[in-house]
Amino acid sequence: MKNYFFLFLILLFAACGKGQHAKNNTKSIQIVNIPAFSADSAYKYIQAQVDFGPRVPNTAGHRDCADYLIEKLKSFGAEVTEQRVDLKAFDGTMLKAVNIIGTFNPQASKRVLLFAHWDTRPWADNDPNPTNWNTPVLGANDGASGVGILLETARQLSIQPTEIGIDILFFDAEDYGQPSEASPHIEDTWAMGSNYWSKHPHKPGYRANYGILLDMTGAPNATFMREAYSDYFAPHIVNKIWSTAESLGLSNYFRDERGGSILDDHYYINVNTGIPCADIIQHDPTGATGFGHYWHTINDDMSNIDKNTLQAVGTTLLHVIYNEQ
Ligand code: AHN
Ligand code: ZN
Repeated sequence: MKNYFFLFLILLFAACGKGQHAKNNTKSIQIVNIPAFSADSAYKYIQAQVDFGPRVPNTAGHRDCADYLIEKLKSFGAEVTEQRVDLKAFDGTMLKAVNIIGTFNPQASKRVLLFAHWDTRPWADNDPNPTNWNTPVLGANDGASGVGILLETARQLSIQPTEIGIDILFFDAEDYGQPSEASPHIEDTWAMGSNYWSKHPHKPGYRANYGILLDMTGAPNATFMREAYSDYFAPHIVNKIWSTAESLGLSNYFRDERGGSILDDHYYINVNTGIPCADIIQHDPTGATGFGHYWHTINDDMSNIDKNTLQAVGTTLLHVIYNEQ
């Protein structure tokens, strides 16, 4: 009996030792090559969107920009799904919305979802000059910056594919929300494209391990705090992103501080799908709104786009996704 017990112990140690060894071995030989993010390229993709003018649903600029985004994702080898749906806005307008999905490595079961909204706000209702309150926003930062970084990410995926699957989602009708001072308040008027997708994913039963939202990720000297819904639903993803940025010396952009809670595209995905999602969104404590001074004004143009910020966000994002095995 005693002998068997010792034999058992020896076998147990041998098994553990072997497992450890194999694990260490795999770790040490996995040298991850992370491609270099090009801020110049991302900047061009932002400029290209802005050149269509405002991308307000039901307008020519919106239609032409959708065609451009679809074409771009296809050119990078993504499997592209156009999710077209009529969504009723708070003011009764039927929006011809299109969520654009670019799938890389469709058969992989481990997946990361990267997303941004591509539409722009129909009204610059935060402009200091009331005569501009009905002018549509150009949305260089509020919309195009996140999409531009994700298009550059897609280009990198076409050159150096990841082992995991990546889904790039461009959501529509994020920015058609009811003005905050309007009454009575109507629920769920923002982020309508992502809200719809979270209940009707482009593939039935769609799953991703986690998601990252980019919103207003191009302004000069932008600071990104730990947004509160992200910290509630996806603290491990916030940690992953912020610690990656820290290891790259980018803590001047990614501040390890608690931010406010922002009703953004990630909210509905967190709530309705259970996929943990984090929002990288500019927080500007010096502005009255908490966002940049340009936010929902006629000044959200290319002057608010800084290649250093694009580089910081893009590099961090590539490190996060290429480090996944
Ligand atoms: C609200 O203002 C309710 N949410 C901010 C989400 C947003 C608007 N992101 C860009 N534009
Ligand atoms: Zn907006």
